[in-house]
Amino acid sequence: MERTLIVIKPDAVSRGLIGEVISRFERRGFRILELRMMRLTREQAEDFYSPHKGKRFFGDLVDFITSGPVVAAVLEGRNAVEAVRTMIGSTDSAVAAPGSIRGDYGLGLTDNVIHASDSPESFRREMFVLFPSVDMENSF
Ligand code: 3AN
Repeated sequence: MERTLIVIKPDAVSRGLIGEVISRFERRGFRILELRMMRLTREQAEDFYSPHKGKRFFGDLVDFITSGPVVAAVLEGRNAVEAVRTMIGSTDSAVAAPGSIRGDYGLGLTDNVIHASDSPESFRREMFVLFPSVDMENSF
């Protein structure tokens, strides 16, 4: 079993899509190990998106993810990282396939409904930023 982390972004939270998005993961068979609504500080957001530091859209990314509450969750299931990335669809919602989460619920690029870890290493790094008090070896 593998774990991954998702973040339902401020656009989806403000549009009332939390339940829709979470239910897709439940129906697919993922187990929800953590689920928390939170408001990221600027520092947390900069750490979270540190792989994108220096990119032209970094500022917009940090502004957006701190613009309102988000819902972060840890999901567990077989091949979770890849399976969830496939479910969320392409980064640019406007070209994401219908049937994917971004393809069904949005049109934005920065405001693209949801984030999901792209590797087990990203999952570990992102956990330290969003769930610093969770001991991953000894919890759940
Ligand atoms: P994904 O979220 O699909 O893993 P990344 O990790 O390449 O995509 O990018 C992180 C976030 O940065 C995306 N979710 C999106 O909100 C934003 N982003 C990516 N590329 C661009 C871009 N060219 N212009 C504006 N925002 C972007």
